Amino acid sequence: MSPPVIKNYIAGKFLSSDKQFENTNPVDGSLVAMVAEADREMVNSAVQAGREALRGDWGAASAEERAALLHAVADGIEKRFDDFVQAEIADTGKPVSQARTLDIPRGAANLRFFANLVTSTGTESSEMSTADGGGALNYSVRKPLGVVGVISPWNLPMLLLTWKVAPALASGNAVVAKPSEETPGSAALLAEVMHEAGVPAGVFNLVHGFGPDSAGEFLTTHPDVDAITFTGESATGSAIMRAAADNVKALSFELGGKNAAIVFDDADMDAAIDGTVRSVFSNCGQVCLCSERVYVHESRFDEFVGRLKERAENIKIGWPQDADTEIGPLISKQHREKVLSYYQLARDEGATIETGGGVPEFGDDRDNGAWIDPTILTGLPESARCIREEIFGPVCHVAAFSTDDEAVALANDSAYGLAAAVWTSSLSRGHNVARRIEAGIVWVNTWYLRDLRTPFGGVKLSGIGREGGVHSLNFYSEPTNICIKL
Ligand code: NAD
Ligand code: 6OD
Repeated sequence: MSPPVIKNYIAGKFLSSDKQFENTNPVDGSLVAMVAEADREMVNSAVQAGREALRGDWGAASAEERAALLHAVADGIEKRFDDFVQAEIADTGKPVSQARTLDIPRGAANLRFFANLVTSTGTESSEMSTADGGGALNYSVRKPLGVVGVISPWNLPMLLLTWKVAPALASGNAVVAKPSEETPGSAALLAEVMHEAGVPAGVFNLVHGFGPDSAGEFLTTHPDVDAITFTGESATGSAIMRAAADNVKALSFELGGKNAAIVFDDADMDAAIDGTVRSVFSNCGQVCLCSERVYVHESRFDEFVGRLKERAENIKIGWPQDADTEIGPLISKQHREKVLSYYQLARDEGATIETGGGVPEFGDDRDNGAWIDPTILTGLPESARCIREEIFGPVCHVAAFSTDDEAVALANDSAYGLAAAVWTSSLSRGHNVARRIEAGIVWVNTWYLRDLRTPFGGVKLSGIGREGGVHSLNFYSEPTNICIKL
């Protein structure tokens, strides 16, 4: 039997193409589907379809009408919840418990959140007095940017795609989305749900493919795309910035991280260990917010490393469909080669491998997959590449510090600045340290706790701009100020 073909969705039509690539399951290397790659002409048609939609009814739709459609799409996701969960698992191998509680619910929640936000958020106004003794009233109205290119990665495919698509559509734009070549499945289902929900043709378009010389590049260099919103590696962000420069496109970038966790001597150690196990190993370490550098007060260092090691060795690595599986494989064998090269580099740089450092053996089909050991390193100098470069796997390095100032300096000694976690029982210490950390998001006594109204994004190599709540509306719409002389 030939494998299913995942199609592009352009101008309301599901389109295949002659050029196709394989979509494989990292659990056992099996073929999930063939994916129809969009060529330059197809990307062009998608952009044109978006432009047409903006000229038509979509361009005239009210915020309430757009919000109603987004709620209908969320309903559609919830109706096909299990299909989405299975598509996400087939592409990534992530545990069913995570797909059911995080990835897919957040997909629907993103749509509902921005539908509600756009119908409940006002705009600014400023009254002024004028030299003639009268006055004037300024107020702003929001207008969509136009055609927005959304480029997303493979680690949280549905969550991160909808995190951008929802505010873009809520704000009245047309979207051309390109999911990662590794994870086209849930995006293709989203296109089906958009179609079934009655989203007008051209408002949401989906193109599949890679980055350079493929759909990603065709989209970022397209002269009629008004903005690019991108989540992915920092190096890809630079390439997209260069590609988008000629047309001076608006850009929003959520990029890589090399996030620090700081555990103070007064921390609730049970909570700090639980939180660090989550922040290092969740999604097999493939969350941009994961802690890869853990700094622990010297008085608790040995205790912390011993307990973290014990927990890491007891993480349930298993089949994604098993309810008690905690972590699955990496996204691909290619990514595993990269992570394993860092495990080797850590040895070469003089690390002690406290646990892990290799590949688990199962004696079944999983030996053809992309599985890897949860790994804890100690003993590296701060100059080591393993401390400075994002690895994006289930691995952290743990080092000791002695003073609060030293902890802050260590956390900030990075080219990245996405997120940090601080563990302390003193709220004032937590606040003061968080305030000094160079990162877009700092969690105190928790990790990856999300309120969708809050600003989300990074500093330094970790990104440009903030999304979330009104910050998203500010990116996905242009305010026009209207000044009325009274
Ligand atoms: P990636 O940069 O390799 O790919 C991301 C997307 O960009 C994919 O769709 C890919 O096809 C596309 N792409 C690649 N090269 C391109 C080019 N030249 N032009 C246009 N598109 C191109 O990232 P990835 O490996 O899929 O994801 C992992 C990375 O994403 C990690 O660095 C991680 O930290 C980062 N990430 C950041 C956040 C955040 O919110 N800051 C969230 C998730 C992931
Ligand atoms: O939760 C979110 O909104 C978000 N953007 C998460 C990013 C996770 C990175 O892997």
